[in-house]
Amino acid sequence: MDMNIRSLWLLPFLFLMILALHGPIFAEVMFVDLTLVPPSAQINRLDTSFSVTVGTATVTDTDSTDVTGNVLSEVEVFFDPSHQPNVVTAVTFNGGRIDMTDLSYRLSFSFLGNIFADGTGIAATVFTPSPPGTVVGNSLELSEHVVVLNEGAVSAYGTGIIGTQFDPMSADFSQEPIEATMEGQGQIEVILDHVQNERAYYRVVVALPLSIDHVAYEDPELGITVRLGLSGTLQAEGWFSRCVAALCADLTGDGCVDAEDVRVLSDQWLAVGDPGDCPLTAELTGGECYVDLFDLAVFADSWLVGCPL
Ligand SMILES: [Ca+2]
Ligand SMILES: [Ca+2]
Repeated sequence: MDMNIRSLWLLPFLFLMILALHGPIFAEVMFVDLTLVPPSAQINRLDTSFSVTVGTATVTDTDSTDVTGNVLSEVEVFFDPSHQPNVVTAVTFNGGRIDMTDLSYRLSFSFLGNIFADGTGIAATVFTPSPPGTVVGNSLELSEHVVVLNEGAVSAYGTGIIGTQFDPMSADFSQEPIEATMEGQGQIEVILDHVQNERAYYRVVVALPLSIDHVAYEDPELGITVRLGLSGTLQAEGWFSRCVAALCADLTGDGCVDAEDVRVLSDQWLAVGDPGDCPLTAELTGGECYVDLFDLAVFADSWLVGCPL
């Protein structure tokens, strides 16, 4: 088991501090893998546009793309004593992968030619550059998060006087990612679904309305501007669970949370494991399989539960 000796000596002090603060509810940070729900007319089907301006003439074509994949997130939640999610205070997006179905556009400049463009293998990731992102009520500020198109490419070619300027032209997002900021507000909801045995299970729903207008290419001398547009709503759902029985913190299994259990927790302090099959018994909250201050706080909350007086 990994042990961080430098931080270990701090543990008793932290423990006493949390015990002293014992009483008020504390925020828990939950790791949630959010999966995009199947595309439908309103969600996870984005409108895209490819538009070329030459001089004063702008020609635009549109195509829709279905998005699938996931967004990794950390959600900070306060729970009340009946395990209801009282308030969500922060959310951080830190990865995952969103795949887009391929795109195709055709722009006609009449007798001056045509431009054809294809978007293939495009994938994106959602990030929070300065974590955590604030949440007020159920609303999150989209300006605190970015969508990065970091895989795939848009390539164009053409015919005629205008089209041959594009013969060929391509933007490879894996070489030059597009970082698109968002505006307005998204939604996040945490819902207590059910309590089973010692665990409460929660559903998280996130909706991110996107509106991206990106200048992909500009040649002021020739008066050419190429823009890519993307709009629509991403909706993703995920689950987390947390131990809600006081005896979750009984790591030795003798029915009492005492110094013996602190010893087990110290052995696992700052240890990391596979979240899919977490071997750490002291992983009491977070779902990220990492024993830290949040787990210690849950532990302190159960101090001396079940022990003889
Ligand atoms: Ca025990
Ligand atoms: Ca944890």
